[in-house]
Amino acid sequence: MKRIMVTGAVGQIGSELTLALRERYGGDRVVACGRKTRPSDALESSGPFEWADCTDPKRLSEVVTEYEIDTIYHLAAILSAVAEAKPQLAWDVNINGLYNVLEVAREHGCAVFTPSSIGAFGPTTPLDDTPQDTIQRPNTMYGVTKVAGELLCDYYFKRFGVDTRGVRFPGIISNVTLPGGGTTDYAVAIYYAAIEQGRYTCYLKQGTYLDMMYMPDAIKAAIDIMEADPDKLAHRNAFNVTAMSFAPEHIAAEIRKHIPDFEMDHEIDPVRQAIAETWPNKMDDSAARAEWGWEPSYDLTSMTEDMLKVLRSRR
Ligand code: AKB
Repeated sequence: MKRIMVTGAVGQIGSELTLALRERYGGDRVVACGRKTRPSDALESSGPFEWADCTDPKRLSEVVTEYEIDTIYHLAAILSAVAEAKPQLAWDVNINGLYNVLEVAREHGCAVFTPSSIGAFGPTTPLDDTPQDTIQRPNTMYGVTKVAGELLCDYYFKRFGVDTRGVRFPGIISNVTLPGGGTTDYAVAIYYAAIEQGRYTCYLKQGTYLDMMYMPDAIKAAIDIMEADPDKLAHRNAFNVTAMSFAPEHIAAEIRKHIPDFEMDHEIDPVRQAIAETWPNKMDDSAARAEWGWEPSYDLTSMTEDMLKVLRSRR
């Protein structure tokens, strides 16, 4: 039975993944770690919570020792748009933080899940049906840290036998905790705006296709890969995983099926538009499907139905 530590547990993915892990493995076996933001009541009442910053290796080691951790879900990271505004911070958190986690894992014999991202690709990557193994020359700090992170995880597996595993997440859409500072955040904000204002101003241009995924599928991916039979994993780290690919006008059209008067206009953010244009239109995730049975449950239609139902029920 696993004993798990989750870094970045108060963030967009962490806040929901931690609860799912607690449901699966038991509340007291999953330690949520945060750096600054107070945990929600649900997070605080369902299991242990510790303040631990991934840039502080001593603190990570203390938590791993105290709770006899054998698996680390390392979710603490700076997202793409913030990384472009604060590249030094992005390097520190995304690279030094990951290095600290891998070192603690090596010393204590832990397995490690680390999400990479569609941001690990760049302008010279084939943008359609982006293969699992392909050119990765990103031109953003986020991308640089994600590619380096993928390589570092591979290295720790090959050199030290640390059981590292991971996926390249697309934009994740959720209705619990808002994402902070990503390029794909519009696909979350648009649902809140549709419910609250009936209109949305999108910072990406029409025709900007990106891979996306609804949170329940992201949680499934993170759990399934860590439970996969290691003998079947030819790739281990950085599996392409996707559930849908769309451009802003497609999500707007889907919302209009439920809110016919919904309006969207565009005010382009040059930084996020430039980032999005270097990311895949649609990834090929056949390696994940073949090696550990990846299969998403939600598409744009079913996700939109669920997002609007959940957000409306909270009004
Ligand atoms: C971002 O937009 O930065 C993230 C990601 C796709 O990695 N959501």
